[in-house]
Amino acid sequence: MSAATPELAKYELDGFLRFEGHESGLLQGVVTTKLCTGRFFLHGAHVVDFQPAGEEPVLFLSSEAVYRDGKAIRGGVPICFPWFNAKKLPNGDVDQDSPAHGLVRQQPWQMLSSSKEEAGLQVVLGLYSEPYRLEYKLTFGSKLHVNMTIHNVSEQTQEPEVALHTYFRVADLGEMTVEGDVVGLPFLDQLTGETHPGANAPIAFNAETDRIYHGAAPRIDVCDPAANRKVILESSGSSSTVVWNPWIAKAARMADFGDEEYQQMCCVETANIGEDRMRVAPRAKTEIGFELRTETF
Ligand code: TA6
Repeated sequence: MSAATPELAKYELDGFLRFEGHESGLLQGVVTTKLCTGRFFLHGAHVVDFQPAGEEPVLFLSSEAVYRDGKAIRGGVPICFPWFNAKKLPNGDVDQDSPAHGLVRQQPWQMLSSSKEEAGLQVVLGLYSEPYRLEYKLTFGSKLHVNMTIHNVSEQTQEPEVALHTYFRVADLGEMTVEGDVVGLPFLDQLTGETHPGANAPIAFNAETDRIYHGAAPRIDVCDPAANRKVILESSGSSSTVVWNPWIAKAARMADFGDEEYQQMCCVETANIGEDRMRVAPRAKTEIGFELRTETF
């Protein structure tokens, strides 16, 4: 089967990486190795699937997701950049003309390279989004490694926000917990605007949950007892973590999300938001990333 386009043919790696058109017309990379399978779209450089060999998929992808320009795919790892949630104008008002979570998750990225590495099948995608040049490196192996390099190509210091907005697939929300370094950190409850100290206890879900934890959390465990599995999330370059589940009412309001799908997912997002936003000097670079691996209980 020939590559989806002649330009992509040179990035295909026999038996490990092929490109094909999705039914929506968007172009996707399909990864098949002995260590894992995976899938990503050039649209938004959006990873939508990662499944270690012999295991259930690690990422959640909504059955109602919409695949088109100008819309982020619901699930996988959307890239929120260079702002998180609504864009604010200099006077603090919301910029009604800009989409939530920035532009890059809706834009077409370019393939820069593909290679077989010891850690797995590696691809690098790139995007120029004024005033940033972005490089997004994905390594699909027994672990999923994600790293974004943010290059400020302007002559001014820039202060972007970022969130690698990972949707984790869970077998039973009622039993699952988020544990690890995040549980001791203070957090902003986005639903009430109130700030709370860390509870130093596993985070469980029994209502809409939308929290921005502030502080480094290099290791977070997404524990899914019903699947007899935990997913270990190890991050770098991140000083914020968002924990989100829409629960019943918000799930019902989201057209690209099944009403019951809140029970099959939770988001734990590797981020730098608000007070943790990055400061990138003129011509300088910074990075943020994470690695996912699974462990049985
Ligand atoms: O990451 C949590 C959050 O900010 C929630 O408030 C919710 O809006 C979620 O992001 C999804 O945002 P989206 O624009 O992808 O629908």
